Amino acid sequence: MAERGFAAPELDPVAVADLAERARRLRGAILTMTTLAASGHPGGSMSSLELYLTLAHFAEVDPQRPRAADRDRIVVSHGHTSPGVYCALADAGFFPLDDAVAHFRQAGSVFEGHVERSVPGVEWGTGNLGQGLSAGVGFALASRITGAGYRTFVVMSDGEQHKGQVAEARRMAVKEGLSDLTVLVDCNGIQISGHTAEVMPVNIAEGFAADGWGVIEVDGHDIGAVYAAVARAVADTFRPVAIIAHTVIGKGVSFMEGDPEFHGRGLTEDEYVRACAELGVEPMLEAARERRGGVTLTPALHHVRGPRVIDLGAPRTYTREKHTDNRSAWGTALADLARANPAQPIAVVDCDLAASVKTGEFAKMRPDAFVQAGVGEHNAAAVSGALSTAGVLTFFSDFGVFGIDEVYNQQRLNDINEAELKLAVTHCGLDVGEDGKTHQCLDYVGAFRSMFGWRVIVPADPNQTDRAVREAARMPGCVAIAMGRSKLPVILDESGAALFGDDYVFEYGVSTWAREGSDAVIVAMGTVAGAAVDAADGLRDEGISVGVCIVSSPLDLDTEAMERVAEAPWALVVEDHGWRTGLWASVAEWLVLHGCEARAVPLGVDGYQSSGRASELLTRAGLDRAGIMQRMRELLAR
Ligand SMILES: Cc1ncc(C[n+]2csc(CCOP(=O)(O)OP(=O)(O)O)c2C)c(N)n1
Repeated sequence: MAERGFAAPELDPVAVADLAERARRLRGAILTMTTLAASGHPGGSMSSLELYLTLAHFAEVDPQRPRAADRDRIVVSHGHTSPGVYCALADAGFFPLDDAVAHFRQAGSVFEGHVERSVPGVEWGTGNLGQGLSAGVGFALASRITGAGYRTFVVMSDGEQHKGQVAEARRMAVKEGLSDLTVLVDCNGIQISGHTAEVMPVNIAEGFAADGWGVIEVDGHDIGAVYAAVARAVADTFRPVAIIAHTVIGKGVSFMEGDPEFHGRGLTEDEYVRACAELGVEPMLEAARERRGGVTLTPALHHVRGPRVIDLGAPRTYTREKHTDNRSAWGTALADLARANPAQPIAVVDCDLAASVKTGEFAKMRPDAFVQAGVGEHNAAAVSGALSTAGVLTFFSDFGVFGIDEVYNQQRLNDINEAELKLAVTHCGLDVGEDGKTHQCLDYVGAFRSMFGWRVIVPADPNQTDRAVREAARMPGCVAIAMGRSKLPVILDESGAALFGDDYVFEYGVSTWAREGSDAVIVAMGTVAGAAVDAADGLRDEGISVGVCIVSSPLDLDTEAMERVAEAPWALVVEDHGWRTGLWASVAEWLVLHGCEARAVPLGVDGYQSSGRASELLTRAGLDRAGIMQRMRELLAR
């Protein structure tokens, strides 16, 4: 066979015949696994098979070193064609084919219904259609930023070309000059509801060409032609290339070919026997069924890493005189990190809001690693996620409503893929101010509460922001830092020094007592924490002794602090967040799970509010000093 890397322009006829023979046998395996599992997607697996085999055998990947840093990245965007992907990867030596066939879609096995990153050779878990090209763009950007020099291949389906995110990703690939990126589109003309041209017509080749891609059309079942097209695409050093592969759904079995029914159903046993006879393969159902009773031999690849080795630089301490906002403190800490780590690949992805989210200084320092995604948040979120897994410390910075709510499912997929993304969102809560309801992100904790891996940091003032940003750069996994918009006074301790100043070290999951008190406690986070401290000071002047616990990690509460909260007669939970899903929910959950009878009362946001100055909105919601004092007086009078 030819060398890996597509250096030879063509494949010799012996290799073509060899791969065609493998494809024939693997079609049998696709049918065995989907019939045995009585589910799955055989049709698209059979139309994409030659594309997968060509890449698995000739891209620069090594089955023995599935995580080598300089490996080519092969992303499959239509993750439902997992049977085809598993067959091609097994054929190239990533794991035993029998294992994938026997344990496909079996609970506990890595061979899930849609491709997952835990399978050796799979780079990105997909299944939510339309996201794979963005992941490919992320990997291609990582190659450029780190200098790793690998190529990225993305296989997509025609049905998913409907999705707007695909167009966002196409444009970014051209704008960023990603000539090392090659797309192969399986155009079988069929999807669940029938013919793609009727479900939603898309001019696929024209779309890629219009955005500046090179386009090659090919018979997607002719391995020699597919190989030659990829070799041409790889040789094009000027632009990314899309190979439009014309294929047949269910290819190889007459009664499956061209029939939408076989998009997503396994064959009956009768159909299976007939199909095997047509393909000229031995039925393997019984043997596979027997193996399914045993254990899968292919262990899951896990990607969770330890803390990043990075110089966090010297923290900055802001004073009351230097009135600033958390978002400026974030932008400054980011620039400090870039300065302190000249050799560390760091990227920032922006969606046309750099001036507001304060990433401008970084953009000037590292223009090549500042990725401008325009108003293309779905693409930006997925690009960032993939980029973060490929050796680049990646920050995606946006308004809360766009970086979280707009792209909830992209962030969920980043979570599933065990990405390492750092999401710095600003303008969260009512503190967004005059922009009004559409811009009020009132679930920056709640959205992530509904996922499983994301950690959320909500800093209370510029000093805590500075230290939290530096620490987040070191933290593994996906971390969101949620900030407001307004300038905030530096929070002071009892002695009048900065509470989060020189002696403070940010530690995820640890809260800070700003005031001690015996009548009640206020548990506060973020923008309104300073007002909570002021309220406690005001109440003290009235003879009411209130402690203030500032929580910066609302999804991972601090046991020691919560034990003290549990002992207080009242706990008032203050947050610029929808109260049902934010800090109060965490506190109430903690108290219930620990069998406490403490009375925790929410003081948060209970609906979308109007436009207005942030201070006015917070006052109307009772989230200023006077409102918090009043609420506390009412509680203590009960
Ligand atoms: C975002 C999203 N919407 C809907 C679905 C449900 N879905 C799964 S496959 C599919 C049809 C896609 O057509 P195509 O990818 O061309 O599939 P083929 O029949 O060629 O395998 C749909 C709508 C999905 N997986 N993701």
